[in-house]
Amino acid sequence: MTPQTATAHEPRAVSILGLGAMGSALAAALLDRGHIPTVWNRGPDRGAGLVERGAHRAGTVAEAVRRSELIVTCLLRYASVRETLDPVAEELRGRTLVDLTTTTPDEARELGAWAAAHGIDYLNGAILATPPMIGAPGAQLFVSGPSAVHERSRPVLEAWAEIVYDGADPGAASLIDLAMLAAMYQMFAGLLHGAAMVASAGVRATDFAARAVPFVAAMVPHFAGDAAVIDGGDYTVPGQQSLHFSDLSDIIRASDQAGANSSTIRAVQALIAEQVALGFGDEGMARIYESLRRPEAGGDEAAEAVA
Ligand code: FVH
Repeated sequence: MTPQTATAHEPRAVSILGLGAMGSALAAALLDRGHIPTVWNRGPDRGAGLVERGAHRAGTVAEAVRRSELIVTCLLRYASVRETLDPVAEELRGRTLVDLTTTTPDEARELGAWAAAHGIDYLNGAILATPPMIGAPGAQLFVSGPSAVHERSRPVLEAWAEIVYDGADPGAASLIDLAMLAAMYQMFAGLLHGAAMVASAGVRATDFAARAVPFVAAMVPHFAGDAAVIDGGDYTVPGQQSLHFSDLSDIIRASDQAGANSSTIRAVQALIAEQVALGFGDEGMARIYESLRRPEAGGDEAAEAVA
C-alpha cells in the first residue's frame, strides 16, 4: 500500500500509535473533526470506543504505518518508541513521524538521527495539556524539527492544540517543555512544604491553599524582572532584593521546629549561600541563576572571584 497523500481537498491520513489516555484523546479529536484515523495499541484492551466511532484499528504496527503518510507516536517513554518503531523503519521510509511521547532533548535528537538515517521526516512534540484539554482552547503543543516538516504537519496538529514551533533542533521542544515542568514541580513542592509547615498548627492544606495561591500568583510575574536582570548580566541593578536580605535561615528553623522536611528550602538556601560566599551578597537574588546555570563554577564571575 502506498502512503495516502493529502490533496488540497482531502485531509491527511493519520495513524496514531499508542492509545493511552493521551493517544486516545488525540484520536478522538480527529474523529470529532470528521477525520478517520488509523489506531494501534500494543495491548488489545484499549481503543474500543474509538473503533466504534469509526477509527480503523490496525492489527500490527506495520499495517498502521502503511495506512498513513503521517504517523504519530504517543507512548510511555523513549524506549517504547524505539521498541515499536525499530522493526518498521523501512515501512516508515518516505513518511512523516511526529513523536509526542515525553522524551529528553537528547532522546529526541537521537530519534531525529535515526529517522534521517532511514529517510523518515521527523518532528518532535511536547504536549502541554491533559487529555481532556486536547482540541480545546488552552492546549499547547511545542514542536521542533525541520521547518518544512512542521509546515506540512501543522494542519493536522492544529486539531489538537495551539502549535508553538521551537525551531529545527529536534530537542528544542522537549527542552522547553521539561524546563517548564521543572519550574512547575519545584513550585508545587514549595507549596506542599508550606502546607506541611502549617499542619503543625492544625491548619488544613485547603485553608493554606486559599491564602497561599493568591500570594504566589501575585509573586510569579516578578520572574520576568529577574529574567531581564539575568539576560542583562548585571545583578547590581537597583531595586532587587539582595542575597543578604534573602537569607532563608528563619524559614528553615521554623520548618524544623514544625517537624516538617526542610530539604526543598535548604536546597534554595545552599544556592544563596554559595553566591554569598563568593562575595555577591549585595547583589540581587536572581544571581543564584549563576549557581544553577554553571553549578561546577558558581558562574563565570564566581569562577574568577575564587581563582
Ligand atoms: N496524560 C497526560 O496528561 C500527559 C500530558 C503531557 C504529555 N504526556 C505524555 O504522553 C505520553 C503518553 O501518555 P499517556 O497519558 O497516554 O500514558 P498512558 O495512558 O500510560 O499510556 C501509555 C501508552 O504507551 C503504551 N506503551 C507502554 N509501553 C510500551 C511499549 N514498550 N511498547 C509499545 N507501547 C507501549 C501503552 O500501551 P499498553 O500498555 O496499553 O499496551 C499505552 O498505549 C507519555 O510520554 C506522557 O509523558 C501525557
